[in-house]
Amino acid sequence: MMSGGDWLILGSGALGRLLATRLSGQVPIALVGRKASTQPLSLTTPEGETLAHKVARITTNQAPAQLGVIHLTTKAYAAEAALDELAVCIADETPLVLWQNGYQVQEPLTRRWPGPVLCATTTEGAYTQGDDGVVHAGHGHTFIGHLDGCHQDLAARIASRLTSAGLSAEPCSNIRQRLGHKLAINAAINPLVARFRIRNGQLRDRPFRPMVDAVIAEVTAIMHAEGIEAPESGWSAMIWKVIEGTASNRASMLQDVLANRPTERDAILGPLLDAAMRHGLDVPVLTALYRETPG
Ligand code: KPL
Repeated sequence: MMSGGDWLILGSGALGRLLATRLSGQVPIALVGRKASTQPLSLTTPEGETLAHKVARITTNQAPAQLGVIHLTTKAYAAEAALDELAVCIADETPLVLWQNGYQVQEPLTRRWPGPVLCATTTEGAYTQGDDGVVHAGHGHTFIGHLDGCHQDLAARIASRLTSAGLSAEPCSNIRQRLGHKLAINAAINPLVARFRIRNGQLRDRPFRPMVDAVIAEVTAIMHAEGIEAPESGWSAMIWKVIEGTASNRASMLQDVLANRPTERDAILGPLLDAAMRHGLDVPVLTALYRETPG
């Protein structure tokens, strides 16, 4: 039975399962998915060990009213509907952590959810395996913070729990900047690899390399206009480093395309195109990429 301090993970994709399996035994948790299940979840670690974890797997209407934290781990396009369905069952002021890629839901949910809303951005690599498994493909790092820089204590408490569970995390007073960095990475990699059905590392080769550079040039101009501080190494070096580090990955958008699922095109390219329009920037490469990427 869950009690008031429990964590609810809403969304049973790769990230939801990763959080659920890593956190099980550390904090009372439940994973909300489309179907309830009594099957344990299996976690395959980056070190190659596979372990079964007994996790409460419930549906929205089984969620208890009093919760410590909700981790929203659905894809960006499904986030608001999933939360609205849950909202009728739970206390208004429950803290929320948003784990979505892009920058589509962070601002509106921060403004409309009655409780504190933190945003998380992570480089943990994970993919689902069957109905009950998750492969933690590579260790990463997670930043957590409020868009306005407040609720640092809450962010620190959650980050510390995640770190104890083997998911290295830290509170962040400028999460908008971190989200901007991840958005730039996803914009430069995901639509191109999804369109050409290639692994991330193939972007280093012709004819793709100049396409990535062209996206980076437009994204850099948008980030500058938005006042998002560049990473220490610069935009281009940061993005090429991620391409190098994830060379053998099939990016999430490619996995969505291959599985005939909707993609996060609108969450990733939409906010960049909106920002370009607001600042009167001409972005032909991003505009064409948006048109050519399945939604
Ligand atoms: O975040 C990713 C994704 O696949 O969505 C990258 C960093 C591109 C790794 O594949």
